[in-house]
Amino acid sequence: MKTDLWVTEKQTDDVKISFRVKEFLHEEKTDFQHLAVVDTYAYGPMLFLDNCVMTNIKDEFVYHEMISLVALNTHPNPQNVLVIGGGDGGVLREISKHPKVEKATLVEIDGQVIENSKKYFPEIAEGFKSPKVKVIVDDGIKYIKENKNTFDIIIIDSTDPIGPAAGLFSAEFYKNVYAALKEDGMMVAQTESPFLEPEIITHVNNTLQGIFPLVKLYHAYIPTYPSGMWTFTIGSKKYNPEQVDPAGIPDTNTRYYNPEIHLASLVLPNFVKQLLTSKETMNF
Ligand code: SPD
Repeated sequence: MKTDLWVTEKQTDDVKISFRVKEFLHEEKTDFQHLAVVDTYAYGPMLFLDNCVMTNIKDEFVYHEMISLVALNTHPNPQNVLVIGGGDGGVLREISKHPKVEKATLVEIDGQVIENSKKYFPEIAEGFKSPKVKVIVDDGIKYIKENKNTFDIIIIDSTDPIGPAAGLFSAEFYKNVYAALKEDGMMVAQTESPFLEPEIITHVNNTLQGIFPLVKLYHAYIPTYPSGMWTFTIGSKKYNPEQVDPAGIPDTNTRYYNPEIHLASLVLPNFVKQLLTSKETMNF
């Protein structure tokens, strides 16, 4: 018989999403955040950080493919990739499959995210096994300041802009990301929901517009994230993700991403386009 226990993410003051619990697998307070692993009937094992859904076995492929492959397949030679955050290993899995990637460095502030992901989410943490991968448990904000003109691509797979991730949405951080990229480098960050956090999208867009010559927003559909519609923002020194040759995109055995989705994800609904014309920024 199914339990009637539910785990709930409060997405805003007015919106919550609940999942029926099969089993509570793990809970701890790490040095940085509250971490929980809960097996659910609808989505299988789910990772929660500070009570927000980070990933789950059923829909994780959408987020991990989309945050990784739009930039990787735009840059003609993405040999050296840095991931900030991403301690579950899903982004590493996607980038280590890419034939042009030679080196992938992951800098995650919370080692417990890595350890619990290896234990409870082996399908997602698969990327940690690749010989291309180097893992550093440290503060990404500090690491980025210490590395200049080094990376082809930087992927910011952060939690929501509260707690340890707030600094990953600041102008100072993005300026350091720009400096850590090579002269034709690109960055991509997860930038939340246009329905529930439109101000974050506007803030990141306006901040990156002041730093990078080219800024592009794209979107994907992730059922377990607030509102389901999720965005990513690219800051690029040279290459435009709208100008890829679909025939040149390698097949990396994806389940969501393909050359048509690459281009379609950059086509924005009008209400999202309007977020990019507002002049507001926020303080992080
Ligand atoms: N509200 C959810 C935002 C989570 C973004 N990062 C998820 C990490 C998955 N690798």
